[in-house]
Amino acid sequence: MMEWIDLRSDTVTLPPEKMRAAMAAAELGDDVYGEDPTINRLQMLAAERLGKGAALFLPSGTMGNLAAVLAHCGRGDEVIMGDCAHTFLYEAGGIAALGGVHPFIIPNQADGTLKISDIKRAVRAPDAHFPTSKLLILENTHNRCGGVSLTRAYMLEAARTAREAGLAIHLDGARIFNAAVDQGVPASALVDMVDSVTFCLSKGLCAPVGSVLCGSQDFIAKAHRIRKQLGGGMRQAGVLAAAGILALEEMVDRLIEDHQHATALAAGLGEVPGLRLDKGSPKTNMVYVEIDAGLGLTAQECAAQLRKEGVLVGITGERHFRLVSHYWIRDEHLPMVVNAFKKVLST
Ligand code: TLP
Repeated sequence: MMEWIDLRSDTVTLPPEKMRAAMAAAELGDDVYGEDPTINRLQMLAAERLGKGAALFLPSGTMGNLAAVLAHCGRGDEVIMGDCAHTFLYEAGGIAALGGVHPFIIPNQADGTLKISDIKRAVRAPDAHFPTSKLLILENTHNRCGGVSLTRAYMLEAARTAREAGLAIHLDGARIFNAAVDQGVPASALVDMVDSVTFCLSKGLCAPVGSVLCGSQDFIAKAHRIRKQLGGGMRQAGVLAAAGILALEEMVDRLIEDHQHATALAAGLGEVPGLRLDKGSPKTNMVYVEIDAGLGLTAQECAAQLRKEGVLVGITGERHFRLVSHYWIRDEHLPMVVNAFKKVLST
């Protein structure tokens, strides 16, 4: 069987052996009764790591963001977020479909930020014609903006702006630990200014399933009920939480290796004729590249050829790819990926 070099996402990571062992040994109970000791331990650990009052384990980042928006907003309320936000692009419109929540979209800057002046302009005046502005969503690291991490200084400024306008702030921190490791700061220093934050265990941290929503105790009590409404109340899910605990305790610091691999991969890919790094790439564990229009090759065709070489990449546009490094990408894979691109683009 071919061993794939799978760079489509860090979501493809399988749990390492020691994680499987922790899962097998997990102490379990019924979490809908609040009786799963492993889930309770994960939630306490997550709240502590992010410096929040409480935390809630959920099946996915999408459900975490949705539960957060539903806890902050009612029907007809409005959420301000970027045009490249995951919640806007890739969450199936859940906030509108299930919550009647209206998105107000402003442009993301190349560095993943939203202009402070754009946030201010997006806030609605109190007028019966308008939706009610309730929430600002930020994303860190910012996936579609290249995996860039937003600084504490920016987060503070954006949060202050939102708060002055009476808005709450939710952070889609699916990869907040990548941002923290990138900047050499604790994750709590990137989230103390927001009201709620979702982070994912099943991306670079290698857990097979799960995300955690953190916030104040009152907020999490509300989100807990919403999780039940969404069908996300799980039973002996401590088997998953055990993976999450190991992820938080042992997989965070090593994320720096993924960032180093992305940098090395980008250096190699930047030398491949016909291939260009997207502006600003690489950042944290992501490399975004574009193939020259002159080659007359679509990303679909190119990805199909790369697959024959054992390399899987994510297609993000007509001629664009995203490559994401993660636990299972090793040093020796990097030249193999560069060579596969060279071969495919030269034929
Ligand atoms: N992102 C996935 C795809 O959905 C694009 C990926 O491969 O990167 N927030 C951010 C910033 C994300 O990148 C993702 C997943 C989520 C939320 C949703 O997490 P899940 O997949 O657990 O629902």
